[in-house]
Amino acid sequence: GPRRSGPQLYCELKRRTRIRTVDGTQEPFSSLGWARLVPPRPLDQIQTPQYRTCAVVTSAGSILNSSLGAEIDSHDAVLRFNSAPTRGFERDVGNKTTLRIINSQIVSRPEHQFSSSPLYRDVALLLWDPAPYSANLTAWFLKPDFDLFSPYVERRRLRPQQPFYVLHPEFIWSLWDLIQDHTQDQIQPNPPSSGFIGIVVMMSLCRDVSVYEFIPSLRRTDLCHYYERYRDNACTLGAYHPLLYEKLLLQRMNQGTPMDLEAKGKLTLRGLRDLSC
Ligand code: NCC
Repeated sequence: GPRRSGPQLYCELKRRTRIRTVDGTQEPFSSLGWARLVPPRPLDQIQTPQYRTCAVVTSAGSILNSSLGAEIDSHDAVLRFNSAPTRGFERDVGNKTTLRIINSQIVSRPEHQFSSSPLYRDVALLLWDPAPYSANLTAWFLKPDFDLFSPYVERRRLRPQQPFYVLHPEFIWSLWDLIQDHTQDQIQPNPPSSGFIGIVVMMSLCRDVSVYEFIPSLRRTDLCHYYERYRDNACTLGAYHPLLYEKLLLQRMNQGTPMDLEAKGKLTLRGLRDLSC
């Protein structure tokens, strides 16, 4: 696609993406009574007035030995991903968690112990699953990538007070369209990573967003996650997800300094709400 400048990209993002969750107004979810199952408050009103500063902490191995924990925790809200822990890593990643984005493997694969693990308690949860592009919701419901629907329903019944949302596939694919439209290459037809999805969600919920180790700092490493020994540079560059293109796009929107990027792996992004386009 055509190469746009930072300010144009912000306006594109604002115009083309609206956070959307499965709200029970569409089939098959309406017949299944989801309108009463989902949280009564829409995700974009989860915090009023909106969060001022937010941190997004990716799970990359390069955050090890960063000593970024205190800086991360100084934000009003902190977003983390999947099964990324804080315990034992506080110095580098902090210990505050306000929201967690989880993919459908987390709720369906037994090793994650979704129903009993404290990682998924006392935080707002945003769950997503890679539905096929423009598949209808019934086809997705019958054949999700990993079964997310029964664990979601069970959890809503057990913990109705916990803010817990399923991201709408159209929201996920609108992000893919946006990445493709601003990239010269043909990107793989797979959804964006949880990281990219989470950053856009936080740009909608917060006035300012600090993202840590999405673009790797000088600590860059092939260590996949800070909490595991597994090494694979596809974790950072992408294989299934169009991760490299997600990163190149957001780097063009960075409002922070090259210093912050190199030393902290920190991108500074503006929230979308107050943007005048
Ligand atoms: O690894 P994952 O992602 O949980 O990481 C969360 C987000 O952090 C960013 N990241 C991570 C590692 C790294 N070296 N560099 C990074 O930039 C990415 O933006 C990433 O999205 C996912 O996106 O949901 C993903 O989930 C894992 C896995 O399912 C979960 O961790 C649960 O075990 C996927 N791995 C596998 O399926 C094997 C991964 O592809 C994407």
